[in-house]
Amino acid sequence: KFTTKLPEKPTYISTPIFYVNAKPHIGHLYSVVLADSIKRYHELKGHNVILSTGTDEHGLKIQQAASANRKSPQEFCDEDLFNRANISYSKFIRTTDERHKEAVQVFWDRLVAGQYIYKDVHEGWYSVSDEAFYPESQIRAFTDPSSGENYMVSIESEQRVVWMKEENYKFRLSILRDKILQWLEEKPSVIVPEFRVNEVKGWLESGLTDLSISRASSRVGWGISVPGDPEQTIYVWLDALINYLTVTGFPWSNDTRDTMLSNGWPADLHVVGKDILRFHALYWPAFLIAANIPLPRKILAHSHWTMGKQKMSKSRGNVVDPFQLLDLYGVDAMRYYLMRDGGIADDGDYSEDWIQERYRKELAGQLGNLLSRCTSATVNPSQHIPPKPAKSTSEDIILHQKLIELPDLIDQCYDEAQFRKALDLITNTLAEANKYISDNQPWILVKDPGQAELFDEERRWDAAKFGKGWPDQNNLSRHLGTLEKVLFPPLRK
Ligand code: ME8
Repeated sequence: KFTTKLPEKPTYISTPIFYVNAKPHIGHLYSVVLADSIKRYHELKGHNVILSTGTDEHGLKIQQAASANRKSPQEFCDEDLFNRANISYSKFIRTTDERHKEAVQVFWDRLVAGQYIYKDVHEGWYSVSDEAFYPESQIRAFTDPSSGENYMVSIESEQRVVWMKEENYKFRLSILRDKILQWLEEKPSVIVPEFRVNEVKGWLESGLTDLSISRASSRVGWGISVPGDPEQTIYVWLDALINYLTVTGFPWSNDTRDTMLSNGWPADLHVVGKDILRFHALYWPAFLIAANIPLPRKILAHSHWTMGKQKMSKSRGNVVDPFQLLDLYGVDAMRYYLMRDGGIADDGDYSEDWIQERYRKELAGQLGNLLSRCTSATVNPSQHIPPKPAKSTSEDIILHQKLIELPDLIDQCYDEAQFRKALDLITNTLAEANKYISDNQPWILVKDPGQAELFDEERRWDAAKFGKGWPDQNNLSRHLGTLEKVLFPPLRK
């Protein structure tokens, strides 16, 4: 039908949902700032964007943390951190939400209807910390250096594994191997950075075994029951991944392609840490194929923050408290540092010295300095945005041309997830603009009586161009000058 209008598909970006078994740390903040930065970028382009985040509140790990603390684990709340860090999320989901439970059970029923689920006795090495079974080939013996205790650990995550045997429901993951491979072949840029695709293909080539997707409720009661079998609790990772559908209103009221699209699905981008790529690039597409739901359009797997080159993690205890840093350096400076020095392809090593370095040299030294130089009353007594000069020198033209080209270069960086490079380009341009100001010394130019006429002309040009749009044009420095002081006050330490 020619008259059918395509539904507007909002751009849908998600973060992982975070376990609530310990206080949030800077790695969590990183995933979310990254997603928020991409969201704001799309908004600048005029897109309608959904950003979802939330908390993963089920599973054995959370259950154990809750009983150890004798309280509900919901008290460790990432939402406070994200609000403090000015994250502009549009949906905050908790897996304990009633509507999520409904979505998970409907999804389960679809897997049953497609004959992807069967019951079997499952035994193997299980890591509570990773909430995953590992095959024999992926574990090794380990001796705890402090206690001398011997036990087995996962080679990949280095987390302790224990032998577990019980009757579970299993998902026919093995038969979906070729379909996942085909998806990766057809959409080579679905996983960013690109080299991670080979990692995923490597996992596929070593073969896929069926996946245990439930746990005995007597052992893991902290979760959503299998529909029609309360003796079994749905595996926390199946439950958690479905959050991405729950936030789009799944099960969609009338299950048509239009409702799905207008609610945001398929996701345009899942931002995840590299530690959970297996779940997002193998299990999630497999579950979706089985449930006959379109696959996400992109998965960005970022690297980790390390400290002294060791992964920063709750279980290792080498974590940095993000609240303290936000108080000390301010929200924007911390967000800037995370985007500037955080790793996409390679890990980023955390250093407070570098927060200070970036703050002093780039934020206060370049951006703040340029802002005050352009807006201060001594340099800009008319307090107007000057018009394009009638005559330009070759330096004017070069800098102006660079400014014109910058947005396209930044677009390219955002397309390729090269955020560090984008910020490099911006700071380099700020440095050039500062140099241009030092070279031209407007504080001397302004005293030249020949300039007075020019300022009058500026006023007329401003009024015509901006009308009432620009906030109080007659008082640039009041607005921007104070903004600069609020943004980048001198560091206390
Ligand atoms: O994995 N550096 O939750 P989680 C950078 N609930 N990012 C880090 C990091 C570090 N050192 N440590 C953690 C889970 N992260 C699941 C996800 S999604 C359906 C379920 C980031 O609380 C990284 O993105 O253990 C990681 O994947 C995320 O925090 C969640 O950590």
